[in-house]
Amino acid sequence: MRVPGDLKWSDVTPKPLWVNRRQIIAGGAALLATPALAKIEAAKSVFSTTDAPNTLEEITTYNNFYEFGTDKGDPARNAGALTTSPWTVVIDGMVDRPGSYGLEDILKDAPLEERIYRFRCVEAWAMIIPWIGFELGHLLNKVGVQPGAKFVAFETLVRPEEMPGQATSILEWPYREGLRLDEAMNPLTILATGLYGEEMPKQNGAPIRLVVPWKYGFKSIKSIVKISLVAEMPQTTWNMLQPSEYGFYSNVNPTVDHPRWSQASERRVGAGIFAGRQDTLLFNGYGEQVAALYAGQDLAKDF
Ligand SMILES: Nc1nc2c(c(=O)[nH]1)N[C@H]1C(S)=C(S)[C@@H](COP(=O)(O)O)O[C@H]1N2
Ligand SMILES: [Mo]
Repeated sequence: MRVPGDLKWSDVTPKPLWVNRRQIIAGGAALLATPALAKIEAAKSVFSTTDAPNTLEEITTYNNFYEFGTDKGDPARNAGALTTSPWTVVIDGMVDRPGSYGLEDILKDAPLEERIYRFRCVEAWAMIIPWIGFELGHLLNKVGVQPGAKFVAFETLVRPEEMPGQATSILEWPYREGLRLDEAMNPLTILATGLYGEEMPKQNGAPIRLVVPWKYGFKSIKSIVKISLVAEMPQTTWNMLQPSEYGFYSNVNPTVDHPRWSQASERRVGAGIFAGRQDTLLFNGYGEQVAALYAGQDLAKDF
């Protein structure tokens, strides 16, 4: 866990804020009044890991984004055709202000930060990714969550003309994910709009995707077009496909194996063949922040 005051890579890299400010300013001239320095200060997230990030090359060429194919290289090869502007996100269900929100509206007063997170895929590989994003809770508070809401459901864009994987039925489209409301409101849960000092590469889920660092990577749904506040646990893509292998919670847990492989250790992408595997940490190392969410739950049952 990073402590405020120790200078890191992120402290000397103000560019992401400029890039994102440019996007925001394009959406509303009033924001020109916001001093750039204040934004840069806000970027030093105390939630960043001190682990060295993977390279931009690794982060953008080794992807899972089945809308563009199942091979790790397919998203980088095929996502270029995706149109990400204009972009709207429908926010509906149990909210005070439902609607179809333009990305500019969503970003207008969003406190963007750079968050360097550990990211652990269910396939037992891991990366360190310097995201740029803001807390999902900020958006949920803005639209006003009603008391009956207990879960948040997310959907990815369906556009087979631009997403060749959607011509196949490898998964049921749209890609769907969900969180319990307290998980969604946890400060670690972010909506990311960029990484590594640039706006979000298309293969990583442009223009806006979820990042939930204590859960397996598949919970971090990409290219979101719909967010629904609901009373019941929503259906999720991987759980629908194979419920015995992918639970709703999908918390990173070295003691609960996938039925077909161990989750006790992981391979750091790009680490080289002599680096060896690393032990996987409960909640991907974020237990201090999130373990209390699951007090009293049997994590082997609620996997
Ligand atoms: N819409 C959508 N979101 C998705 C996926 C997908 O296939 N489609 N794959 C998930 C999986 S399995 C992982 S590991 C992460 C990968 O994110 P990255 O490519 O940015 O590292 O995206 C997740 N989000
Ligand atoms: Mo994954």
